[in-house]
Amino acid sequence: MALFDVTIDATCGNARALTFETAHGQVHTPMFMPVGTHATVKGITVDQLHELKSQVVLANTYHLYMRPGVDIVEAAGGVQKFMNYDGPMLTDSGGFQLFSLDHMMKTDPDGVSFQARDYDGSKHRWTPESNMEIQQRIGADIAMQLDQCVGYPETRERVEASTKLSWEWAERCLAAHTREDQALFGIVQGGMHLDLRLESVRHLIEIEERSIAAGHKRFGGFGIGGYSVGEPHDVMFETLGTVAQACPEDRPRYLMGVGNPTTLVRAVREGVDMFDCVLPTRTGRMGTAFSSQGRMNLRNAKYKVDFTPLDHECSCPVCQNYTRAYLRHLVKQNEMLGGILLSMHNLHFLIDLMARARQAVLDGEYEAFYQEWMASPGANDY
Ligand code: PRF
Ligand code: ZN
Repeated sequence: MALFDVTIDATCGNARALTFETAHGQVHTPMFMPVGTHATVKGITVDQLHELKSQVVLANTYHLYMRPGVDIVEAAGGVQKFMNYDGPMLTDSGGFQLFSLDHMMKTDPDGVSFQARDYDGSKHRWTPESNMEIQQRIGADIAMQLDQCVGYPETRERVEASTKLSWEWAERCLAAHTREDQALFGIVQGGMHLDLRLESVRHLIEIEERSIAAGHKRFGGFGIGGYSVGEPHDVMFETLGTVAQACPEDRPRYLMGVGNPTTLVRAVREGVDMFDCVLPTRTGRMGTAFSSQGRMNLRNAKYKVDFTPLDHECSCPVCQNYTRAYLRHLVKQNEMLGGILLSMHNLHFLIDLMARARQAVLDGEYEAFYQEWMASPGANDY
């Protein structure tokens, strides 16, 4: 397979199982990507990531740009070499972080100016072109276009403006992106408005057609941004399926920043292939575990003398080796191993859920897998 070639291994209803090729190995979907914002999945070593069968690790352009800085990541030989990880990686463009971290930020048609208040207060300016240069120097296998994501609720006017700006920036990103061993994903925006979402997809496809006609690159895949920004849970599913299915069939579709187990199972059924979220590691550090029985708060006194595994149905290293009582003790004592072990279990939970979803698609049984998940105790636990 040539780099970034996509094989559709199977479909089942709208659910898909894809394989695509990166310079750091093949990727099989559906899949969940652990978040390693600062070039580290918090508390988890690279060996452990492999043990958890993690495929793609996500890092963030904004954070690496601020610290340690692009020069250092580039001098290390790229983000993979820097963090001693030899598997596929993806960088988010960082636009989303600027919008969500309350930066002193001003967007104009040409780019975005911001003050890094969560670092040293220094002032910066990004354009789609400079953001592409940064992501190409960081050197992950997949880069994301610079986009603008608005919150919820938001006026239609503002959603419209950000959607248009995002496709304009998509065109400039694609024109500026030249690195052959890196794929660039466009990002669909449009808030909760189906017409804006479909317009966004249509523009991305036209942009790509113009790029190909000019002898330039195509998009390696399609990010679906702008969901999970505060809207009620079911609102996303009013449009998600139509949006995902409007994206080209032969490219991966990546629902950005979504990591709730039930949402993943539902989104795969609508045609989504890739996910990332801080949820498994962040909630793990806070003492919460996903499980086949729903979420568990390990601070709860009921686990005090419970010498059984965290989740009886889980095959992860944590559930093979440690008891609920011990994990509760670690969490209560604020021992860092507690957060590490719960992060490992939670990552395994989502990675394995998506591996089972893939198998169900390959077996032509996704609907049964979906129904079984929705009827399980873990499903009602958003
Ligand atoms: N755009 C980018 N990254 C993102 C999002 C987005 O809309 C989201 C929205 N859930 C998460 N991460 N670039
Ligand atoms: Zn486990």
